[in-house]
Amino acid sequence: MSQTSYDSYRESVAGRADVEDTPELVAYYRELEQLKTGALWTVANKIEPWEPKSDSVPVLWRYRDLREHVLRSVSLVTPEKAGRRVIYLDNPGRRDVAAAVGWLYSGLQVMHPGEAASAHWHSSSALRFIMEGRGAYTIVDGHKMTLGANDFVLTPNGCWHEHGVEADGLPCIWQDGLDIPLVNALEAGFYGVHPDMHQAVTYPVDDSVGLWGGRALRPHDVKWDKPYSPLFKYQWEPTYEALLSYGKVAEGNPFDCLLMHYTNPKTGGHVMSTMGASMQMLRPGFVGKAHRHTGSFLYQVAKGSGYSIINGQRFDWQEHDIFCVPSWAWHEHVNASSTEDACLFSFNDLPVMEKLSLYYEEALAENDGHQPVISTPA
Ligand code: GTQ
Repeated sequence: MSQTSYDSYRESVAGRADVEDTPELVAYYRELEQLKTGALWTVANKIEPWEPKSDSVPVLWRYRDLREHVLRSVSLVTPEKAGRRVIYLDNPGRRDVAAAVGWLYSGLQVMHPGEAASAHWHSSSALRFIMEGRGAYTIVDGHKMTLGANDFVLTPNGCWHEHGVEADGLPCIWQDGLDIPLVNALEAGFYGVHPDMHQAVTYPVDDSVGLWGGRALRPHDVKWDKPYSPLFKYQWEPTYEALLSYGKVAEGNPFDCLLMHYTNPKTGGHVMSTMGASMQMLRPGFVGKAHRHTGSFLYQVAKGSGYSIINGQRFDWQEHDIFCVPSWAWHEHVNASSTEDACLFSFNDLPVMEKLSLYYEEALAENDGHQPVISTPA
């Protein structure tokens, strides 16, 4: 069926619930309610939408607005008291589940030199993208990692983890990304506190990078059968180099330009079971076309500046800004500079969408593939 005839078919509401209330029916519905039941035709159109309708709204969180507030929390609470000193991103459409978009949580965590947050584990998976500072580290199941700007780090579900900043470092801020809302929706949230508050570091520092960070090479003698990547840290420099190398031999695509996925070096698949992550480079002057797909996405600007149009709203972004693209929202990205590349880090729930066969995608056919801009938020 063509898009036009499909639209008119929809408008005719053929085959959809269309029952008008009568006093008799309303009385009947009340009786059903007493029995903890309901008539499907009263909710069918809502619970079976024609297409995904996200409750999340597109949001841009500007770092220049947030940074000062994040730093202020340092003088107000300690990591010991707060557990994790984090300002979370609260999507106005998802306040009930504390999600930044869809079923994904995100927050900005801040630590000062000499501070340490105690070890815990949970059944949610976590990731971090380092924004600023020096001397940050995280320990995951005894593997200690040093963290630099634009490094991407994993804390897969079930692993003990803790964070800190070395005494001779600088105040550090990073973005946390977790699947907390998803795990809660699935009613599978567990949480445990380490009996000793901190773990022993039982491997050489940054060993996962030494073992598994060799690009297309993998170590002969090391076994790995966990359902997540054995490489816990993806450093910025090799990531940026990979994008540059990719751009030398390929055009990229009309929506995302040069898009690369962080992968599990053992399988080539997503880094964790529930969340995937990517880095993309928009070439100088790149003007992307609009598409939409299922899956929720949180972007962080790793480099450069530009704008994205999301469901007709234009969001101008610069380095460290974070924005979300809800499931099935039209979106297109533009690099505002004609001389500098722009890089966008993003994480998503694609592993879930793909495993459940729920990934759908389409390009905007009209208007040469660009959305009319309806508004630009202040
Ligand atoms: O660092 O383990 O932003 O458990 C929220 C929940 C960070 C963490 C968050 C968490 C963490």
